[in-house]
Amino acid sequence: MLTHEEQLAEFEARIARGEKIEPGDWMPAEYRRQLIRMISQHAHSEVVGMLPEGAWITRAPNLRRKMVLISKVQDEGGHGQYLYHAAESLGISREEMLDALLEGRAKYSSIFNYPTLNWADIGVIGWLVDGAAIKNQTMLAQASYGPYSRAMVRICAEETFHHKQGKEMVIQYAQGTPFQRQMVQDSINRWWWPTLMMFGPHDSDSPNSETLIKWGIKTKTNDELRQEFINEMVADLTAVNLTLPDPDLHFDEASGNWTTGPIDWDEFWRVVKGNGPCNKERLAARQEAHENGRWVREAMAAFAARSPQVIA
Ligand code: BYC
Repeated sequence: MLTHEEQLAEFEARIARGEKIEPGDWMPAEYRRQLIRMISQHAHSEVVGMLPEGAWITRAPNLRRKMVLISKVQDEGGHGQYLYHAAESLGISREEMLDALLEGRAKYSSIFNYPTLNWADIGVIGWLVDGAAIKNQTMLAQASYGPYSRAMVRICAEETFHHKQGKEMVIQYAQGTPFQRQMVQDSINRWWWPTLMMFGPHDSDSPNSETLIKWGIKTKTNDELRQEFINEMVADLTAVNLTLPDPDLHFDEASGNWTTGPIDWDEFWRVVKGNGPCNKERLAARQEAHENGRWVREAMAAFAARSPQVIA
């Protein structure tokens, strides 16, 4: 029988060797807690993230755009499913996670508490928001927990299509009519800063990063990922003559990075704490959807009680 210290040493040695930790394996309680926290927040983000884009399905300008958008929103629902399953493998139930979301106790990505005000927002979400998500999720595909890492591989493959369709749309509008250029610039102006906030607080204010990095859940810090994203996006957006809403943005020769002005962390925490522009609307939409699905859950439970072998 190994002592706790010996089990911990063996666990950390496995991570150092690059082995994946699987659901039945021994793991420290804090590793399990951190994963449940992060994966459930991630799952909620995917599902709540369907709302701002879903709002434009009926207003898509043509059939091709409508089909792409429907398919993208459906993919996000699927990502939520993979992630809820990954979290369930750690011993939390779907009901517990959903109750936390519906009662307003759970976090989900701050970005989805902003409104989609024009059609170009759909392209900008694809290029910027999915771009930020892919940067983070490509890192998480290396995570030490097997089910999370495998879900990320699959999700990243799908997100890459989301990213490409957004980029195609933004570039087309940036090179389009004066109205299209104005629409897409307005959208970039509104989404730039909230997208940078998606990566989380600065490293000095990120209480979870140290533990997540120690145990191989994250392999890069919030600021490292944000900086990589800024460097790529400034180059790409300026190449199509779009501007960024940051008078302090400049290239720093010494570090080789694009440096932004200060991020408004007061705004970030207001949004995270439930007081962003759309938090209440998002929660109400999820509560309503959950209530509307009640009869399906009840019918499934009644059917399972009568015919357990069919459900199994
Ligand atoms: N929003 O210690 P920190 C998508 C919280 S969806 C809200 O740095 P950590 C898509 C954080 O939870 C993809 N809360 O945390 C879907 C913590 O609070 P707690 C979304 C945030 O975990 C549909 C506190 O602040 N991606 O692609 O080390 C359509 C301190 O932060 C945020 C994910 O969910 C935030 N932005 O790092 C289109 C990725 N940032 O829990 C697209 C998975 C921080 O201690 N998650 N907080 O009470 C992660 O990678 C990490 O959890 C984060 C934060 C980088 C977000």
